[in-house]
Amino acid sequence: MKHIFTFSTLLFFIAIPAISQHYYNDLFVAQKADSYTIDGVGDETFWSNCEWYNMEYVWIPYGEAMGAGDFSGRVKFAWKDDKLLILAEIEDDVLSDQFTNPQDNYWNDDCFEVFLDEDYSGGWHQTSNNAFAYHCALNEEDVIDSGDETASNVNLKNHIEFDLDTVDNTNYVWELAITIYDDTYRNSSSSNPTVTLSQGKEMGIAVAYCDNDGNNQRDNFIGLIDVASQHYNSAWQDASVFGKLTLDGPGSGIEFTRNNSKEDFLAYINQDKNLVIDSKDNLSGNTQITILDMNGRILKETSIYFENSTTIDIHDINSGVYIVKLKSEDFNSSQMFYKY
Ligand SMILES: [Ca+2]
Ligand SMILES: [Ca+2]
Ligand SMILES: [Ca+2]
Ligand SMILES: [Ca+2]
Repeated sequence: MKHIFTFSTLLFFIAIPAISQHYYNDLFVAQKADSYTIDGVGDETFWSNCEWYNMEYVWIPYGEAMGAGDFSGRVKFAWKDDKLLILAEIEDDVLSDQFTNPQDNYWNDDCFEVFLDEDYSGGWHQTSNNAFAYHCALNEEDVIDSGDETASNVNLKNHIEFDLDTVDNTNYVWELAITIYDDTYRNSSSSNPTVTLSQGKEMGIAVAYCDNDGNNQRDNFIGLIDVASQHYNSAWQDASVFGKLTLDGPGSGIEFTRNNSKEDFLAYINQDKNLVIDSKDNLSGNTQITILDMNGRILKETSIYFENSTTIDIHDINSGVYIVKLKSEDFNSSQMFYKY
């Protein structure tokens, strides 16, 4: 019997404390930024080097489709010093701010929500600062998160500089610079240190949009991650549903494409402890196969004529998590796998 251990399957059998707390395998990349202005206009050159990621999964009501014009959205990520930058293009037919007190029903007004886990630890964060769920309000000022053991919710507007630019009656650009704090952040302290970012760092990330079109509660909640039904509204509490954001920079060699539950190829370890790559009929022809470690260092690289499946000897690679990348004329995708 063939043993098919995908990366996600392995998580159930192998204790890997740093990784086992993540339910999904979505990969995102933030490109290194240089000078920028937070003005709701993404005309900085570095933004053109960043990939768009669609916000297309309707978390509330779970699995429903959005009507044309009701909502569409996509985001890019970049980083510099102790800031994560986000550019979002949002289409929303009605902007609605029903609750004047920023800390009242903040999730029920239109808002752009960023879920951020500085160290990609995953785990519960509703009542701690293990991760943050920043609800960025239409007023371009208030940023509310559930608090910690001392407060039920807090205004963290000092964490994010953001600007919402109106393109036309239904299209908007949000540009954000988020100052990064780790899980030692305390709401009661006025001297929380920030985290200086560096190339190769991994962070937990998700974004979502709370769409209210004039009612007393949000009509829809649309997210970046293709979560299972039981996680339709987990991100504000549990960082384990976030994706992984890797900070990239010029010449690092890290190049990801979107990699979620609808994988376009499978990578798994067989009984002989070799790496098997199954293209699920998505790929054939001359293909470059690259295996990288999580810092983007190339460990193996080979070019073959690919026909559905191939096996690569990886006995010379230590146990751990790696990335395999397949690239052909019309195919470019990456997967993580665990060498055990
Ligand atoms: Ca700008
Ligand atoms: Ca709408
Ligand atoms: Ca954390
Ligand atoms: Ca709306």
